[in-house]
Amino acid sequence: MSFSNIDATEKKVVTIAVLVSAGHLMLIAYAAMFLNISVPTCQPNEKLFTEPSISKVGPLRYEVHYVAKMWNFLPKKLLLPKGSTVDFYLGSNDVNHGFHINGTHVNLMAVPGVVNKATQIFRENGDYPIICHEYCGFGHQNMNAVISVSDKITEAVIEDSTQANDPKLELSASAKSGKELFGVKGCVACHNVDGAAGGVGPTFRGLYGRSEEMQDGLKLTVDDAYIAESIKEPIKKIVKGYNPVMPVLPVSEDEIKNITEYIKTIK
Ligand code: HEC
Ligand SMILES: [Cu+2]
Repeated sequence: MSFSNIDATEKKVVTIAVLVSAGHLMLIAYAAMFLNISVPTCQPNEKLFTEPSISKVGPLRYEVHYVAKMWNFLPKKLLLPKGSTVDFYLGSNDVNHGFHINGTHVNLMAVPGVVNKATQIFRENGDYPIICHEYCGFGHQNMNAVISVSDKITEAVIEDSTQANDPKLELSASAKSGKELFGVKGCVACHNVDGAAGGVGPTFRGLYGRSEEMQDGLKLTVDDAYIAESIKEPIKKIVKGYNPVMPVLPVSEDEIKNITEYIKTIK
């Protein structure tokens, strides 16, 4: 059987179907090659990761692993040479988060147990903020990161501002992690470290070893056990002059230890 002995009407239908399909494929190719629109793909088989990382896979081409977690994106700051093409791999360490890179088409969901991917070319200099557009809990509004693109940058690099705030201070690994948790877990929303008055919660400056009075008149000295209790059961002892508004946050024993180590360094 050859194409010539098919019924004329059927031939017409087959020809139209082929042309329409070819048209669609050409539109997709056009969008991908000339309009710079990439179709985000879901790749549940991609190897899961919990730490941010970057690798160079070609000239001006990078793979960056982003981690979304309560309440932060890591890497917090990414520097890119102008003209870079980046494959974004996105995972979540806890709940669903949104991942939108302002000024681009990249708009993904960070879903625990799944790696999502999108590709973007950065043709213009500038700062591209990343925001979470999926309400993910108490510190949702603190979730942000930024990609800085410049023709002055020659090689992509992760510049993580959560760890580079205070270069003068040499922190132990544990205190360093505690410092990151202070931001990531949202403590920063109510506690400050510079001693300023008027915060929702007491300042962490000079907290360790401080003598305090509770609402019920109890006097105590802040130590490891009290800090751990304050985090695990905020309602149990209320510091005099403050409201009982501190939520119970998902903080593990190890994380509490690290936060305590960090608090000890804020004198
Ligand atoms: C919604 C605001 C809020 C958040 C978020 C918050 N706290 Fe608090 N925190 C408070 C308030 C208010 C108090 C004082 C009242 C009390 O004792 O519960 C307090 C008290 C404390 C105390 C005792 C302070 C003192 O002077 O005795 C510690 C320690 C503490 N918080 C640690 C944390 C840590 C660690 C986090 C992050 C994991 C955190 N808090 C997140 C509001 C908050
Ligand atoms: Cu979020």
